[in-house]
Amino acid sequence: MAKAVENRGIVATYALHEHLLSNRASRRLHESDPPSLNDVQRSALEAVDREGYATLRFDELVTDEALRDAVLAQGADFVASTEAGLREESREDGQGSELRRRPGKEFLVRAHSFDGVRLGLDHAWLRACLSPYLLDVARAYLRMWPKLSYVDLWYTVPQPPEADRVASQLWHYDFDDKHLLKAFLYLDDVDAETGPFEYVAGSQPGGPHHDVRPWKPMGFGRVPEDEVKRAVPDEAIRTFTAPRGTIIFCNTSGLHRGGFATSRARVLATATYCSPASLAALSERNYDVDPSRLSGLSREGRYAVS
Ligand SMILES: O=C(O)CCC(=O)C(=O)O
Repeated sequence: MAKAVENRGIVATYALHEHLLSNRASRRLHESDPPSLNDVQRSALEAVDREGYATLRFDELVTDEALRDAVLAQGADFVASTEAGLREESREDGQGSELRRRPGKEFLVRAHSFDGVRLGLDHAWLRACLSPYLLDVARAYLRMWPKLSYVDLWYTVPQPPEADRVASQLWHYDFDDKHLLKAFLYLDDVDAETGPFEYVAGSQPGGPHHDVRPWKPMGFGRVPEDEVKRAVPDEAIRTFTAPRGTIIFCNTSGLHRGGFATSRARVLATATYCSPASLAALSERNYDVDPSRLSGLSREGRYAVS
């Protein structure tokens, strides 16, 4: 009973921020200063508008080589420390591991998780997420100044092929916002056995397959596989096997799943852009910023981390 009342309160707060408060202000900011996109960004925007996702090469999107190299180096450091932690766990039977995993999602090791890490622009992936290369795509797609609610690197540990899919390995939609754009940057090649991200093209709000499970705040997002198979043609299910250096933008308020790696680990950098309403009502940011480490950041970049 108390939980139901609390949920109704959260949903009402979201609606208030979506229609009257935060998102209205953020849409005004966008309208007064829309980004000017280059051809690569524009085609990504058109694809996400049409299909709910876009895939592109990181080096086409981020033309700053030093920034790209810094992100790749950060990914390599994360892999090295994760693999050292996994080796330690296997020696010590899991005791004393520093690896960040969440209950129910033990297959996923995260660089930051929700530990309230303090970040600045010396964090290469954060710097990329707040650069015009990525942030302009997010604000153009959301038609408002977005908030950056989540920044992380993921190492998906392979598991036996006969294991059952759990958590985000199952079809679901994210229930914390309909104005969502996630970025997944593959830091290694991803094939069918490396837990590719999958998406039902057109399941984003306004898309032809959105009615399989229309988005609602705080909705229970899981959808059984047979229901997805019945409701959408096979061609609508996109499986993102792709080489290292591929970036996927996706509105994950549509149907998606991934991370069922069976042969090799999947390594990626990920970020979530959402509307201010979501952060006010439904989402928690997974990091904090150190203002002294943000010098040179644009106005929209500061807004995204505030
Ligand atoms: O790991 C994946 O590919 C799925 C990720 C996911 O479900 C999410 O970020 O919402």
